[in-house]
Amino acid sequence: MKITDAKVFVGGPGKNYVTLKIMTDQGVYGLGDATLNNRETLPAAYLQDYLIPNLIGMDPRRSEDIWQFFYRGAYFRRGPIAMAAFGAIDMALWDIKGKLAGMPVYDLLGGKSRDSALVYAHATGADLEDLCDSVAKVLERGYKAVRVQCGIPDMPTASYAVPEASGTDGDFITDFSGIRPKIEIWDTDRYMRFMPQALATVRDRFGPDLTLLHDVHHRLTPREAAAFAKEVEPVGLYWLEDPTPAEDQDALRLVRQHSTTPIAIGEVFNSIWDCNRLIEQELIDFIRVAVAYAGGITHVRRIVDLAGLHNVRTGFHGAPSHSPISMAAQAHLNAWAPNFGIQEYLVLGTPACDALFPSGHRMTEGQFYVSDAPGLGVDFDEAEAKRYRYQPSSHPVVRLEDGTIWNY
Ligand code: KDG
Ligand code: MG
Repeated sequence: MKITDAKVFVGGPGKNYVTLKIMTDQGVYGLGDATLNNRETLPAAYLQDYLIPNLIGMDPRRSEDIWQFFYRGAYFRRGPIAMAAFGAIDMALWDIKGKLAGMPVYDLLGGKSRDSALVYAHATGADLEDLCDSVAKVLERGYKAVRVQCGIPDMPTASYAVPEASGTDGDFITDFSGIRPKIEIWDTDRYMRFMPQALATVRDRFGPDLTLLHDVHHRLTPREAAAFAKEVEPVGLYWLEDPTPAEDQDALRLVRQHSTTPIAIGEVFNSIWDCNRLIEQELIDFIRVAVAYAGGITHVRRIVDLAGLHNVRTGFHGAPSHSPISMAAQAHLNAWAPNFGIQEYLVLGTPACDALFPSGHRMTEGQFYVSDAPGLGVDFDEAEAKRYRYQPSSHPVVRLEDGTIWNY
């Protein structure tokens, strides 16, 4: 069996999804997602210029060997661009494998460990009342778990993932449009004074059964993060996400020593080498890698297995930049992983997205039900894809009030 061709498409409704389609001499094709948010053309070029010419003629069933060939063969290992490109190939090969076997990918991984997977949505408000309205709307839609982000009084600009003005509904999505980044101004003291009370108010208002999460988005130093995690302990968060930028894997030790608030980290990691110490030293509770830019199913499965040895559960990244293809790949891992925790889920469900990526996956009452179709269980409509083209976009850049650059 041989790979005969592969094509890359960039575009989608409101997002630059990077979709890889691998064709074979047996008529079976596989789909992968190489979307690296706001840098989408780069994994697309890596695939087109370097990987696809090598892929043609390879046996698609040998997904492990193909993964190793590209990873070790690159010489300059890792990095989000390469790992997103390898990840898309890997997803597509698992899709082909499943279609050949007539089995959903979860069965190839070892079968289902659960019938459905708990997901969380986002609630966001320009102020606390606005946030509570947003939480209520998310709950009305059946979700049982919600990540809450809130505007900070007197903060010079809206901070991470919150609207400028109140009245925006619960589906607020950060505007990344344009090649020049928007500038956010950040003040840690205002955040530290306000956010613990805001979280406590949400807990009081919605009761103990709500699964509540919060994302600090890399803004604190280890000492500040330790103080924050300790202060919010009574709120009973399901997790506190990215309290510090985690390139410094030892930074989390201070947080751990001072607090029992569960910590989730890893959405910017792209390999097991970015999180092996965090996992082995049990400095985190949830690993947040994304199948899209952590090397696909083959590599993320290794991370999940390592995590399982150390009581670390999964909480895969599921921001709207992930296409339904990588969300499907994650859904199969979620169905199988013995150490599954929760899944961030925002992507499927818009008519335009469903038209581009038809699938039998479904979400109801805050639970994700993986499709039983062979392979990944999601398709790609090439005619529909012609409606979209690449639109430049950028993450905001954060400065302190004196102008110093900070972490987005
Ligand atoms: O590309 C950046 C986003 O994916 C990120 O800001 C979203 O932090 C995020 C989250 O937890 O979804
Ligand atoms: Mg996050």
